[in-house]
Amino acid sequence: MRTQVGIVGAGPAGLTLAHLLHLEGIDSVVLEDRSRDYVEARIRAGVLEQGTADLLRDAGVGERMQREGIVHRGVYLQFDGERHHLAFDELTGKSILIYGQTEVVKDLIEARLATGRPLLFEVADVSLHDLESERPRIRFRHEGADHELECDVVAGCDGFHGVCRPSIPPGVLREFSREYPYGWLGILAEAPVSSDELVYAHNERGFALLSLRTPQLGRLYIQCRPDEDIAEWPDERIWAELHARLGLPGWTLAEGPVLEKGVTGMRSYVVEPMQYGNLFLAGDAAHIVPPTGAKGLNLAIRDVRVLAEALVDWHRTGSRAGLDAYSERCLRRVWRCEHFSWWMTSMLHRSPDADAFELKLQLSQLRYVTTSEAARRSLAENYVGLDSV
Ligand code: FAS
Ligand code: PHB
Repeated sequence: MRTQVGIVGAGPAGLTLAHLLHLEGIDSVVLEDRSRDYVEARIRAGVLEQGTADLLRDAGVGERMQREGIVHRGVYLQFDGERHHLAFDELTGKSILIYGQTEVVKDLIEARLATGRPLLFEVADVSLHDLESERPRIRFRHEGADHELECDVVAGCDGFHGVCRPSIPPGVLREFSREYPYGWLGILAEAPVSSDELVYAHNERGFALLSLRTPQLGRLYIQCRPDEDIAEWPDERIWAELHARLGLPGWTLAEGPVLEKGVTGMRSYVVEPMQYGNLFLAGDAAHIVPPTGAKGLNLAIRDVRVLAEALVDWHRTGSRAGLDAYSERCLRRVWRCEHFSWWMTSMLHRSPDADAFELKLQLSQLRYVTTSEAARRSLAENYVGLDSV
């Protein structure tokens, strides 16, 4: 088998890259180790930056997103018994779009299959070879047969636990990471959503987030121990904690059947550089952010926008300048999002060893970002996505 771009991973990064390249006449093969059903059902991100929504729309895969996505003008920050609205549209001229990652992935898979170009699910034993050569190769098993795919370049879009990053020889990469002493317990609940926009709540019991997928489908989270056993959290206990952390006088949190629940650990992680020879890492394969800033999915899409532009330039002009600068160009935005996600997380979560001093600092910071025009604008421009980085 032979292709111009071998793409490992059919998540948002891999699928978006394949589509952007197809629009420019560049061939690719997408290899995914899970089934289509599994990939489409995996509940993850919920917030699209306007830049992400614009890219998907301009690439011709945004029709359902525009029909079903919900525009939000801002978010609420809640602390000390008060709920404050930050109007992103007034502060930045931009809004955000509520449209689940599951739906983005479904739309991208549909678009890929419509092209008739290869998207192979349930591949196994993926391995990368000759990454420093002009003909890197990907070996894999599919439908009981061994295959070898010869490429011009390989895009590692296989997430944090994939095989591409570990295929880079020892000593090449520098890793930067931080594990947080807490995680998120998330539920998907069939209940009318009790707020017109997202609520990020700081509370002495721990952080809570009210989000949604549709007006009748809530997506809610509570801070928990990173090793929390979900079996110890019957629905009643989860709702009680959500009421305790999000409740305000005169406001009611509507409950409903819990359709899904799970615990996600939290880390910050970056690997530098994001490329080696003719392997280019994109999305979670190269970096992870705590979900508090709603950056993970959006950062993955930004990486592949940069990579697609560089590949198209190389394809058209033979110049590798864009490819050589790929990592440096992506890392500027990666680190900006890493800092913002760490900052939002540190401001809103209660560390197990937090003392009274830390609580006072958090409350002061929250009061500042909800009262100062400059501080509100800074949070808003990071949340909706900075164009300048
Ligand atoms: P992905 O992990 O989405 O996709 C990688 C793909 O590669 C997967 O389909 C995987 O099956 C496949 N793969 C892995 N190994 C392979 C191999 N050896 N061969 C072939 N294929 C392989 N972000 C937010 O913005 N907001 C959130 O609320 C949020 N919640 C999250 C909750 C969880 C539990 C997780 C894990 C992440 C969450 N994220 C969130 C971040 C998430 O949205 C990622 O940033 C986003 O999925 C990144 O997309 P990709 O880089 O495409 O990686
Ligand atoms: C979600 O809806 O899943 C979501 C929204 C905002 C976040 C994290 C997750 O910061």
